[in-house]
Amino acid sequence: MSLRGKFGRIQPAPENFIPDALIDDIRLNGLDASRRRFLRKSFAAASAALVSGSALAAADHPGGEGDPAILKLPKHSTSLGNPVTHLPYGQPSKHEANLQRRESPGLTRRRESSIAFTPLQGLFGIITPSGLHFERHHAGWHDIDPSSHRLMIHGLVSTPKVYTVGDLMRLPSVSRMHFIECGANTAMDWASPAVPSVQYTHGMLSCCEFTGVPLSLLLEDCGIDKKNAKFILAEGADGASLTRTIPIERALDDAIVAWGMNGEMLRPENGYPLRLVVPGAQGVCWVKWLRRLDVGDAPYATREESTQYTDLMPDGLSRQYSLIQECKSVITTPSGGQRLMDKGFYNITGLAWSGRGKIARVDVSVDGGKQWKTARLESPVLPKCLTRFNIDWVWDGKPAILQSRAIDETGYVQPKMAELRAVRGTRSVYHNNAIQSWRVEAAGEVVNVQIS
Ligand SMILES: Nc1nc2c(c(=O)[nH]1)N[C@H]1C(S)=C(S)[C@@H](COP(=O)(O)O)O[C@H]1N2
Ligand SMILES: [Mo]
Repeated sequence: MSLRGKFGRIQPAPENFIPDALIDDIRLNGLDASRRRFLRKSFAAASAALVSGSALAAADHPGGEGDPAILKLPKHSTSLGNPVTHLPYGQPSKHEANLQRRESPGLTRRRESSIAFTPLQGLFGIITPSGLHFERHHAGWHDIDPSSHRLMIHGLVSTPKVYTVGDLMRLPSVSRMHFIECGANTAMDWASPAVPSVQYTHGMLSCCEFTGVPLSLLLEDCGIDKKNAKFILAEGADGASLTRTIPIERALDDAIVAWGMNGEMLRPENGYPLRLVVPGAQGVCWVKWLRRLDVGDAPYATREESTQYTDLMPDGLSRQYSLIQECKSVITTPSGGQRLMDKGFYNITGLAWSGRGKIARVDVSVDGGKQWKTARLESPVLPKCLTRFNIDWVWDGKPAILQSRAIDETGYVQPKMAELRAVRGTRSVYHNNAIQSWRVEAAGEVVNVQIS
């Protein structure tokens, strides 16, 4: 590239004014006052137009010594790095080792039942990295050999069929982003705040891009009896033989028999090689290690819909077959267990979702629900998918109570805890979608609180 600029003569590159020995010296020992002086003289001798470098300007800041982290070249800037990583499959930075799925100390870890929560407080945007997707197993997980795995579709169909994974992957596929939330998410907080952080209050929630064949296409392929088919039983290939009834409208709408998650095959713990994706429905319907779909004309009343995942109502009767996860939101930063180091500007950020469609609006309050301001929804805003919201906040250093309230495209407004209790009573375990409150103490600590 020509250096013949507006000065009408060839301008040497600025570093040509600096002796190589000094460059090496600065690389090794950083930029102290005398080296800085020399540099200034060298640059001045050239042309003012060539003097750039905000680091120098910052170093000149009156009274400031300058930040050594920017003034002193670190070792990695003066030495060769590694060739391509030796890992065939990349890993996060060692400095991010704290970002982990975690098990709640209050819950057991057994082959019969185990849960690991997604660290929502540490994630950006809306996609959950595959290795941080929450886990919920009723009888443990297996790494199933895809070549011996099969999916059978039978019942009210003209041609019952058995598919290999290869058969399915030859069919036309779709890729869609959806959240999955366990019906037991936020269950521990029904009565009073029980767990300290958003990882444990809301971390049975993840959101990924799922790839697979629309279930409607498979049902057509088997010749579904449209007149009589009303429900489908989905069964998993784990020791739990986990089974759930799916209404036919859901099955024919947007359900997917998925093999892909975030651009690669499902992880074993999330159902490899096949899982049912039922957008908007509670997690238990998303049967992992899917092996059987029975098309029927009545609900099946399996264990997971008669003794589990039911809601004991105030009148003493149990609500069965709760399917859709209602509109809900949570502030992920600042959130329980975090600490604000100083008053001043903060970006309040969080997630909102609805099993009924898109998020229409999220309001945020910093005074425990007296006043609300509308947050920014970040794109994309997709149906039955997490939506990221952000709002500016200047903390005055006084105690504050942070809340978010989501509204979905049906007009449904996320309820306060008291509003939810008025309908649901106090004996529920599942399906708590109440507004979450985080109290910021004067010292900056953020704690899980409940206000009516
Ligand atoms: N076969 C099978 N499918 C299953 C389960 C299971 O234990 N076995 N757990 C269910 C429950 S209760 C939930 S919340 C989700 C959890 O999915 P994940 O482990 O991928 O997060 O899977 C559902 N599908
Ligand atoms: Mo679940």
